[in-house]
Amino acid sequence: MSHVVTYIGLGSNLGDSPQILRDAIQRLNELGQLKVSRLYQSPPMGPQDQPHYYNAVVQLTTTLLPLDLLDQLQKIEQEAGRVRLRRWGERTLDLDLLIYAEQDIQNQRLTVPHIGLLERDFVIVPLLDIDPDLIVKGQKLKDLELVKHPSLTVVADGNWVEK
Ligand code: A4P
Ligand code: MG
Repeated sequence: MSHVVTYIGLGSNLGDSPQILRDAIQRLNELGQLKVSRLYQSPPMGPQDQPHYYNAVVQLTTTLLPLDLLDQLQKIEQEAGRVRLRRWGERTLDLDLLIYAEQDIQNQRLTVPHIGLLERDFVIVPLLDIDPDLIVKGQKLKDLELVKHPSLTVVADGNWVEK
């Protein structure tokens, strides 16, 4: 079994979001080796009549295959009592598989790298916490324009979660 480096985006804007993200990270910790970004708050992308989001990213080094990893992510979302009311709308927990090694994946259940990755500062800025030299789709993330004027704020540094 070979280990692969993956990145997972976490978002929540319903319920006790920081605690929901901490609990999710405890569960992700069972799937492999973790590195965790800082914790951020960001204004909603999509409908504006919803609360701000809490966002973070983890790097997970795992032996799980992509679809098995997706199954686990969806299980953790369900355990968090996930509610999702509308597209780009409020939810208790969203776990997105952002990156799976260097792989390009296109199938019925998965698009990896995640489709909106390069347009979302609430994904890119926490990714850069973990790997400042990360390249996605040939693009050095730290050189992206939206990194210079991010709309998100740091609410906790590296030590916000116990693994
Ligand atoms: N799927 C395909 N590719 C992937 C992937 N790479 N990772 C499929 C995870 N799932 C993937 O997921 C629907 C289906 O996508 C899954 O069944 C899986 O097979 P979903 O979580 O129900 O919906 P979604 O794709 O997350 O869609 P939605 O509602 O369009 O939301 P987004 O695009 O994830 O955005 N604003 C801020 N500031 N911060 C946020 O975190 N999040 C959203 C949600 C909106 N605005 C936000 C934030
Ligand atoms: Mg999702």
